[in-house]
Amino acid sequence: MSDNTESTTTAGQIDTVMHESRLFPPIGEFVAKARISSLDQYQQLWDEAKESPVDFWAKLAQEELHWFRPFETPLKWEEPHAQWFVGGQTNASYNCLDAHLTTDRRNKAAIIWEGEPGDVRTLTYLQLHREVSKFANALKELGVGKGDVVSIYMPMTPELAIAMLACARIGAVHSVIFAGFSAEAIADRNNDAKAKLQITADGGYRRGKVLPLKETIDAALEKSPTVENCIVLRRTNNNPPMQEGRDHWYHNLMERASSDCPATPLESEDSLFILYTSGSTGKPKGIRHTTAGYNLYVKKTFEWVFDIREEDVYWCTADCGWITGHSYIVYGPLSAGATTMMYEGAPNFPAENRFWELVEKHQVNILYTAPTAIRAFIKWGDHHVEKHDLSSLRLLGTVGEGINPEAWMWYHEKIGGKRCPIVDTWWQTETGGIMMSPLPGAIPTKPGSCTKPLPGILPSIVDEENQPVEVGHGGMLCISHPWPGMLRGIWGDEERYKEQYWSKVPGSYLTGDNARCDDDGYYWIMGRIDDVINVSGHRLSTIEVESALVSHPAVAEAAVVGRPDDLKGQAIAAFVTVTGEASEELRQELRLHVRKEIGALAQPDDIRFAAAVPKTRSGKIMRRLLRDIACGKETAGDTSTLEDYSVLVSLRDEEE
Ligand code: 7RM
Repeated sequence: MSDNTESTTTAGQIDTVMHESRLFPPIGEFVAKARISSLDQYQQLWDEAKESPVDFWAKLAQEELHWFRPFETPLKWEEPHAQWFVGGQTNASYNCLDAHLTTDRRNKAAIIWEGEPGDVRTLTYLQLHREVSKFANALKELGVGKGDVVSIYMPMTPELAIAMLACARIGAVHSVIFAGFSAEAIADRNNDAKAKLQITADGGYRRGKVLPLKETIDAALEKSPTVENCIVLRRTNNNPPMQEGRDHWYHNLMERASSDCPATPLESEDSLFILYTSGSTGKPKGIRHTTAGYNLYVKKTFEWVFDIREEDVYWCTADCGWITGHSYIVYGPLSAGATTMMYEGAPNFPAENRFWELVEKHQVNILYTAPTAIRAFIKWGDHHVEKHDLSSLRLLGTVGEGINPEAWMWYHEKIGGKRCPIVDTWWQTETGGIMMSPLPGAIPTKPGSCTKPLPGILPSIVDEENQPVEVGHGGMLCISHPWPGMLRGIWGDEERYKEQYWSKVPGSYLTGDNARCDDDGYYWIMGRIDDVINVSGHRLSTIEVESALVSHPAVAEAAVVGRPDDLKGQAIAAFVTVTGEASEELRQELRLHVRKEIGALAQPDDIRFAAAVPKTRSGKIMRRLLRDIACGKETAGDTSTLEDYSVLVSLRDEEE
């Protein structure tokens, strides 16, 4: 049982009830070859960066990016506005492509792609450069130029990456919208961004079916008056209607486009892209990232965290519609000259072993995926994994949510064969790239912890009075010095940018997450600030209760929220997906299990069995909606990011 149940809580601090003491030191083979190969070396680098973050990043920027014109001022910081590498000119498409053409990487695979039906294409750096250059010319032909916003709604095909890089090449600003969003959601985003051109496909494959993307776009464009032209990639041959004058086939434009398109020199702070993310209150916000700082940040963090080697096949299973796809499928890996793999379809098509088949077939060395996927694999059963030879893997990563220690152990044992380090990477759309993560050759890992900040990143944890919390206690996670990958604003909403990220804690970026730091300086993310549950004055984090539930063998997934309670202030409501049969006995057993694992205080008051928990389309549990259900309220706010609305309906109907 936890001793924290008896401790008195200081204002705004969050109690921890988790006892995770397993420690996994870096693995020998890793240490031998790693760029950063000891805790000391990491610490030295981190200390050096802390001493002078601006000099640290300035030196890296000079070394790592191509400069058409060198920068003069490494950082102009007028809170809350940062400008990095001012006066310099570079181009992200150049750094991802042209920079490699004069090296041995010229004919190296840049992208290995597999479609859901099993079709495979490989594009070398030279070939990718050619495709991007041609498509950039096609965009120009349709009147797209520097500063214009291009909306991209495409399946996970190489052309999605080509479209992004082509925009970057000519200084157009891309806004990628995940190819599962509705016409309404696309129109909202197109109008907010004043998109000038749309790129889409006739369709995409998902679970054996054709997603009629062009149909959705036709409906969206009826309500997107700023969009003048629409480019359509032929992928599924489902012959959508083409609107004369507005719609253009990708292949027709490419046929006549010249492959000569030098990258436009862009100012460091020219916008590279906007990416919409759902705010917890509803209206999606367009997170704006710029050219040089973002490019440097994703390149370096990719190299540090994944310790990439020239011969590696690296696979990030995210969709390019999310920041993870932008930073760690496209811009990070390609700037670093890596081979990045893309897969179009679902993890369970044609069967639940698809990922492992892909790993074996393409001899994937580094796999980066989400805890929600890992929990699904566990639920689907080990036999899907055991059929395959996964010995090519040498490093595993996770992103998107905290990983429950039991899921971490499964990933470590079943996928990593106990020989692969796991990098649990904490970051946000707003941060541009990874902020905290183990460096696999240097930092011993603890299941459930994202371990330590990367060099140049200075986190702090404060309570509601902005006072630093004691070691071991949870509070609001802030970043106290600007970093090159940080967001530069919310598109068209300066007030919201200031208010949301910079108003609460003076001088610091407010992440919106809670965290605690343990005696070894390891960080444990405790979930969103809004998700904290206050039971009798003890503030608890959802992930800890969820992890206790998931550690029971009958539980596949758990989502925990607070609901009002007359006596305790809040009571704990848990939504649980089980692997077998749900029963009253199991409910009792789970209550006792949590009590035994983390203490009486954290024992759920309600346990509801659910077929699935509602998630965002990128796989995060939507606790906001569950809160409403737990209190019996109507759901309010934006649900456009919700994966499966029927999950909500069935949860509502679910009776205890
Ligand atoms: C990359 C991404 C950001 C939010 C973030 C956290 C949560 C992400 C982790 C995590 C615990 C992690 N961008 N989150 N990674 N929580 N451990 N390793 O996911 O903008 O879509 O979401 O996701 O709450 O604030 S995001």
